[in-house]
Amino acid sequence: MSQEVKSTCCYCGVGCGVLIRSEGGVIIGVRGDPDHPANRGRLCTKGASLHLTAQGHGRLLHPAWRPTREQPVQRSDWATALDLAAERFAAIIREHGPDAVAFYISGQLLTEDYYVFNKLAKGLIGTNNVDTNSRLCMSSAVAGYKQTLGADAPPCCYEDIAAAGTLLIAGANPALAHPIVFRQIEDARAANPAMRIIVVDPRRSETAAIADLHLAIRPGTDIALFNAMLHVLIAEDRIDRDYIAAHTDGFAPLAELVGECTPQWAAAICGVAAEDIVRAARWFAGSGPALSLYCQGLNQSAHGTHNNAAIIHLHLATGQIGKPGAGPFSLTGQPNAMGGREVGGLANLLSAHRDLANPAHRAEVAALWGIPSVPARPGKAAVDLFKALASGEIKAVWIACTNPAQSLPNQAAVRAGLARAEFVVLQETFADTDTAAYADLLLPATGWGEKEGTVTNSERRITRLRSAVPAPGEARHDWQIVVDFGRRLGQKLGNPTVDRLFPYKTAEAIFTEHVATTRGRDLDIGGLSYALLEQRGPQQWPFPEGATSGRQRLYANGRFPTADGRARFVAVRHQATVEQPDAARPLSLLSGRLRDQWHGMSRTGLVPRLFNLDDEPCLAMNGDDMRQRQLADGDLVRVSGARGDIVVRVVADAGLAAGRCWLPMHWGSRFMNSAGVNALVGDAVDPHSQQPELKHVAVEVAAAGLTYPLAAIRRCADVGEALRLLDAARTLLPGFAYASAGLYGRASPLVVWRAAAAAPVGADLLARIDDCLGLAGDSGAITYRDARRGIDKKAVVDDGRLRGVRLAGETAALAWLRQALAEGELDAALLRFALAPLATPPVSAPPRRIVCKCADVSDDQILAATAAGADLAGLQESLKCGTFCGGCMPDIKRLLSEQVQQHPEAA
Ligand SMILES: Nc1nc2c(c(=O)[nH]1)N[C@H]1C(S)=C(S)[C@@H](COP(=O)(O)OP(=O)(O)OC[C@H]3O[C@@H](n4cnc5c(=O)[nH]c(N)nc54)[C@H](O)[C@@H]3O)O[C@H]1N2
Ligand SMILES: Nc1nc2c(c(=O)[nH]1)N[C@H]1C(S)=C(S)[C@@H](COP(=O)(O)OP(=O)(O)OC[C@H]3O[C@@H](n4cnc5c(=O)[nH]c(N)nc54)[C@H](O)[C@@H]3O)O[C@H]1N2
Ligand code: SF4
Ligand SMILES: [Mo]
Repeated sequence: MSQEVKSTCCYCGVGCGVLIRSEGGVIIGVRGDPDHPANRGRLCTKGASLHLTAQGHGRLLHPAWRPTREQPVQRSDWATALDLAAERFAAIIREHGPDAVAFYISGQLLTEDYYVFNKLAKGLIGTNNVDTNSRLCMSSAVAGYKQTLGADAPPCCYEDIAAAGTLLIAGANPALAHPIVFRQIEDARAANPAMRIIVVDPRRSETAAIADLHLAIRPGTDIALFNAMLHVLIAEDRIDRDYIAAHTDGFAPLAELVGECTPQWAAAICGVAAEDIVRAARWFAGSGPALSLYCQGLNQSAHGTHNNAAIIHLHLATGQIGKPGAGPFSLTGQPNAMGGREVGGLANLLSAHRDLANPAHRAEVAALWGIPSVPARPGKAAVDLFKALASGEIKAVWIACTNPAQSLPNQAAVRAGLARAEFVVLQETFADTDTAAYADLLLPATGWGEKEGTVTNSERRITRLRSAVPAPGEARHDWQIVVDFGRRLGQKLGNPTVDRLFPYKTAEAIFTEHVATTRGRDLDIGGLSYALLEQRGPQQWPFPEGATSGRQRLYANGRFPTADGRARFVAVRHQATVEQPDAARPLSLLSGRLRDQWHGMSRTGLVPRLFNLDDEPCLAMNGDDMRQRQLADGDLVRVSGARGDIVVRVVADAGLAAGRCWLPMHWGSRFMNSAGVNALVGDAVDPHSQQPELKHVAVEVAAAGLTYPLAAIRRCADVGEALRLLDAARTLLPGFAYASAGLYGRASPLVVWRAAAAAPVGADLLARIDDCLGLAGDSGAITYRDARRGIDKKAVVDDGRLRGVRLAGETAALAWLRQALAEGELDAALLRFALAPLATPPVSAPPRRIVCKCADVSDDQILAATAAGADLAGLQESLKCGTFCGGCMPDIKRLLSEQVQQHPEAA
């Protein structure tokens, strides 16, 4: 008997509700929760394929340790592993003090997990060295909200999207990064064609496609733009002077400062037309409620806090806040970055939005925890934390639910820090992320579908997650690991109160304690409990005791959580990016997300279909910049910056102006032969938020000169086989100047491996490639060799079906062969043709057009299904086409009507 439980999607901060279907302790399916207010049953491609990431592949199933870094991991058990960890931490703390240890955790942990980590560091050990990957993500948003509105609280809700007259989307690409929010934007636009959408992004992103006005500003120039918009609002008297007088402070100095920020001035800095800046300002103030949506394009900057303040100013100056359809809405990246902020899980924060710098707040937290004091000295934020590992100031680090050996900037320095650290603990769901290579101790955590607890999404809504299946192997819940470790460490440190500090037997007990810390605070959830969340569903905060519902919108009464109740304007000025393009490195490199991958791919990298849009890390670049460098689409290029270089494939992108290029952040050392984009990005940080400037680095791009391409594609019987072979293909990544490995999938899952060398490679290496991918031997093989040109191609056929191909020296037919293999159709005559010297795809290659990009469904499939009698609902049910973004519905309907015209009897 299968059963369904309520949970959430564990990817982005939209926080969609899901129903997880399981049978016999195995997750067999997922669907959107029709009752969840965030998504009302919808899911994007990542959410809809979650069950495929939870089939046990690649999991870390028992504690393991490494006697030395050079040795492979050895199996351990919980008692031994946690005693070892407690021993090492206690010894370091005794000898060097509490600040010699640190915790680096994650916005993907649940609130309960986060709470106990924070208490462990600040309450038991006495160090504020607990920071998280939210430092790379939301900390400028936190600092921006606090500087202006007084507290870290997005004042808006998703319903505001439908009510907005103008949407200002700045430095965010919700079409890919918050897809269900983007569906709401599309719905709002459809319902209100008069709605104005402004997109501020140096790139013509997928989101910019929906814009009425796209301001393709020069990277890092958002403050100049927003200040100039404010200049126009003031000059044209479009501000709300009454609101400013009644509810804000600091307007006069800012108004004076922006007096100089004319549209012409900003146009020169931003590289956009002055009239467009004027138009944006007029739309912002003159089309009904104005809602801003923003994310990493503003946050990941060395002036990210002021980017945030500058956009918030537009709302304060026009009174566009605290009412339906209006307000500055920071989109949260990770599923529970909000929850982490609520429990104070950053090196400068304390529980329930309290500040470490505030002695009264410290005393309150100490009293709540029943301890004499919490440490006053701020802990180290992420970038500094890893620098302190490299310098030896911090000696032991406990990493949970994040992969710093990929996601932090300046990877060479980060990896040096991890290598230098005396003791590295990694608490992970998966066995071999890039960080695992540096861990002395690996602790298996439960993951999506297994955990229980709460998360808070972008609109301050708390959802309770229930576990659908038991923990795999010996994995434990994150909070359980922390509590068990805390008790052991407390004993080793001779702390008599440790059992009082960590009394929890359930996640609910932790939640109840967290609730108590929030009473009287801006985020008061004194009225919430697991039982209430169970009965009444997800709730927004604040939700104080006695309340009957959470608050949809904040600041409706114009009172702000500052000392005097007034919001603040901050005198923010334009600043350039830390690295300026120059003659040696003339290009601005941006980085960000693709629709179907999540960060370091530990989960999405298990699903073949999620590689179908992009199965290789590609640099997107302006066509003229490519021509100047004599680069053609698909060439391998060396991208070099001040800290090193990486080799990737280049593709022309008309959405990038000259001087700009873009790389996805997803590929690290597990899927390619370098650390990826963060080998290039520098670690300069914002002075207020300590958030690094991940979005910008100056680079040069040149042909890599790798004239000898190699590739192998292997069709697999099932995903299990594909993942085994992918691991084998990974062993072939080092040693090449370029190499990548990934999956692909339609009817059959494939492993796709690519590489390139400067000169022909030897037969022994080709044999090793064939071996790794299960293409060894000559039986059933068709080969083509041209020794003079160094070309060596091979196809292996089993029972008349192509198993795979390995190409060396020339790979022109690769994309065509990949499609044919994925669909399992291949005519032997066509194959010979593909292996032959010309190697251009035969003209008779099956014409196949992907109609639904979300569900990856082709016209062939739709026609076959309709020929078999399917109607629109039937197609949506069986193929899932047209059920995600809906963009393909006109095409599907056209195919259906064509079918009906051709075969009226089938209608
Ligand atoms: N598919 C997918 N979705 C995700 C994630 C994922 O890994 N995959 N991760 C989640 C997380 S943790 C986060 S934080 C969010 C991130 O969500 P977003 O911030 O929306 O996504 P990014 O692609 O990082 O960057 C957004 C845009 O910022 C632009 N940009 C770069 N520099 C500048 C600048 O100087 N000014 C302006 N105005 N724009 C600039 C980029 O061109 C890019 O289009 O996505 C979440 N959703
Ligand atoms: N250049 C550049 N760099 C960036 C960015 C960028 O735009 N450009 N974006 C930055 C941003 S916004 C972010 S948020 C970071 C993200 O960077 P990371 O935090 O490094 O990203 P993930 O790959 O999501 O890492 C989460 C890890 O936790 C594991 N995990 C999953 N569930 C659980 C669980 O329940 N318990 C435990 N213990 N482990 C679990 C996963 O397997 C995964 O390895 O990257 C940042 N880095
Ligand atoms: S929009 Fe975000 S939360 Fe919703 S299904 Fe997609 S990734 Fe998951
Ligand atoms: Mo993020």
